[in-house]
Amino acid sequence: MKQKKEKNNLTKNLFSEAEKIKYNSNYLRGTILKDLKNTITNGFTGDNYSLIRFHGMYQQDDRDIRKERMDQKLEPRHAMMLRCRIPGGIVKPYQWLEIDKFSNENTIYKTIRLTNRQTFQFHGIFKKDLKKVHQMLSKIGLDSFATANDVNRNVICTSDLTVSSIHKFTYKWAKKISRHFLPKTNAYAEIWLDKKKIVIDEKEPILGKTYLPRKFKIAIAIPPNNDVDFHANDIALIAISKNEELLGFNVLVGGGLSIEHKNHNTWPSLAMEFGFVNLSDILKVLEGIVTVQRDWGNRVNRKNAKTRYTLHKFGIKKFIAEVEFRSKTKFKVIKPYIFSNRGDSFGWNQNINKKWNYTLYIENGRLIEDKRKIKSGLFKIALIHDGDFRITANQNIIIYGISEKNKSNIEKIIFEHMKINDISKLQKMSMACVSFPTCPLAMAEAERVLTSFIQKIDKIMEKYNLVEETIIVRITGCPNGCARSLLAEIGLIGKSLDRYDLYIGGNKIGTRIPRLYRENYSLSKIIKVINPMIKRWSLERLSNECFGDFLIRVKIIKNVSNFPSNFWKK
Ligand code: SRM
Ligand code: SF4
Repeated sequence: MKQKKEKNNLTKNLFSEAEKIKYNSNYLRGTILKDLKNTITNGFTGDNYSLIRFHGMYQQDDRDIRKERMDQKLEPRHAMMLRCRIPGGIVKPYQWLEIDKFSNENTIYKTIRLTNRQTFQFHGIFKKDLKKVHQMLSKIGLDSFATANDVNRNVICTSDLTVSSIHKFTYKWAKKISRHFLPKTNAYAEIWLDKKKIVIDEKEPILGKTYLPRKFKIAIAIPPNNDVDFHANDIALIAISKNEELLGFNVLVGGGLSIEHKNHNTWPSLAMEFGFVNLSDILKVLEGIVTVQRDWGNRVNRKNAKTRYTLHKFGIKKFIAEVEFRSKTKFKVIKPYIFSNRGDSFGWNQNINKKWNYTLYIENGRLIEDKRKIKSGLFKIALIHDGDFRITANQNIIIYGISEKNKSNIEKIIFEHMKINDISKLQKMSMACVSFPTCPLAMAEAERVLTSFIQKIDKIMEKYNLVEETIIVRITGCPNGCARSLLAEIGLIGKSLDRYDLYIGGNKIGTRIPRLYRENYSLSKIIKVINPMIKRWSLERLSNECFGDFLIRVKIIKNVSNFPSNFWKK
C-alpha cells in the first residue's frame, strides 16, 4: 500500500528529484559498477553521483585549480572524498597504520581529516582506487556505508573518559544503534567488495525503498560533558546512570543547525525533550522515531525535510503519541540531568579505571605532515601503542589506555612531534569546517582562516587579562553549519570571499542558539566589533559568567527561543 502511494507520488512529480533517484536505484546499486569501468571520465554520471554518497563517498574537485582547468578546457579534477563509519570513534592501532598508509599512497592530499562526528575522511581518491580503499577498510573491519545521504549517519558518543565509568556501555549502544539502522541492501558488498549479488527480495524493513527523507543523526551524551553537541542531532540520547550502571536514556528529538541565508522558512533548533526510556525499550522507541520521520517527513522540499520541520508541522504531542503507538512504549518523565562543560580534556588524564590517556589537539582535525609532524608522530605511536585511539566529536584524538610501560615512550614521541604549548585555550575549543578547497558548497574560507582569526582574538583576551578564560568560537564556510557555528558563543557563517554573518549569544555548554548580530562583515571588521564586547565582559562579568550569557544579560543581543523559534527576529 505504502509502496503504491510512493510510486503514485513519484509519477505525479510530487516528490523531489532525490526521491526519484532513490526509488529507481535498485536499493542503492544504480549503475555504479558500470561507471567504475568507464575510464573516459574520473567522475560518476547521472544518478550515481548522488548514489555513491549512500556508500560514504562524495565526488569533489579542487576549487583552487578549477578555473585553471576550465581555462585549459579540461574536466574538473574529479576525485572522491570518503567518510568512514566508526560509531563512537574508536580505532585500533593496527587499523590506524593501514589508514595512514592509504592516505600517503593513494590520496591527492595525503591527509586524514578527523571530522566532528568522530570519524575520518580521506580527500582526493581517484575513481580507479575506490575499490582499493573499500577493500582496505573491510580488511581492517571498517566500512564507509551509510555515512552520507538520507540515512542514519555515524552515531556519536561522549569520548571524555575522565568523568564516567559508563562509557563502555554507551559505546556499545552507539555501535548497536548504528548497526540497527544500517540499510539492509547488499549493494555495498557487491559493488566494492566483489560479493555475489543477492537476488532475494531486499525490502528495507526500517528505512523503506526510498530510505529517509533527509540525513538523520543520533548522538549519545554522558552528562556533565556535552562534548558531542547533542543539540545538533535528530535524536539526542542523554545517558542516565545509577551506581555506575546505565539505566536508560532521556530521549530528545529534532535538533539541527542548517539554515539558508535569509530564508525564514529554515531555522536551527535545539532537540526537544520527549521523555525517559529504559534500556530494554530504547531500540523500539528509536525505531518509532525514525519511522515516523520516514513516513511524515517532507519528501517534496528537501530544505524542510529534517525531523525538526516534521515536528513543527505535526506538533510535538502528535509526534510523541505516534512514536508511543508504534513502539508500544510510553515515555516516562525526563530524569534530571545537568551539563556543565563542552570540549575535550587535553593532555594527560587518568581514567576512572586508572589507565592513562593523552588527548591531542589536532588543528582543524587535519592530519598532515607539516612542521608539527603530528601525522608521522601518530604513526609512530600506533606502532607501539597497546590501547586504542578515540576520535572526539571536536576533531581531536585521544590516545587511550596507555600502559605504564609505554607511557614514557609515547610521551617522548608526543613532545618530539607535537609541540602543543603554544596552543591557546581558545584555540583548543574552536572549530572550523572543511570548506575550501574541497567542499563544493563553500562560500567563504573556514579551516584555512581559523587559526589566524583565533590568534587575533587571543591578543584581545591577553589585553584584558582573560587568558585563563575561553569563548567558544566557530567558523563555517556556508550556512549548512558543519562546524556547528549555531551552537557557538561567537559563530561565523560564510557568505562570500572574506564575508561572514556574525552570530553571538550561544553559551558555553551548547544549549542555546546564537542570534544574527552583523551581516556580511570581513574577518577584520568582526574583530573590531567583538573587541569592545570582550573588554566589557572582562570588566562587568559575574563570577563564572560565560561570554554568551553575559551578552544576553547586558542586552547586547536577545535570547533565541526554541519552539516556536524566534531565531530570525531582530
Ligand atoms: Fe556537513 C554537507 C563536511 C558535520 C550539516 N558537510 C557537507 C559536505 C559533505 C558538502 C557536500 O554536501 O558536498 C561537506 C564535505 C566537505 C569536505 O570537503 O570534506 C561536509 N560536515 C562536514 C564535516 C567533515 C565538517 C567537519 O569539519 O568536521 C563533518 C562530517 C561529519 C561526519 O563525519 O559525518 C560535518 N554537517 C556536519 C554537521 C555537524 C554535526 O553533524 O554535528 C552539520 C550540522 C548539523 C545538522 O545536520 O544540522 C552538517 N553538512 C551539513 C549540511 C546541511 C544539512 C541540512 O540539514 O540541511 C550539508 C548540506 C546537505 O546535506 O545538503 C552538509
Ligand atoms: Fe562545506 Fe558549508 Fe559544510 Fe563548511 S559548512 S563543510 S562550507 S557544506
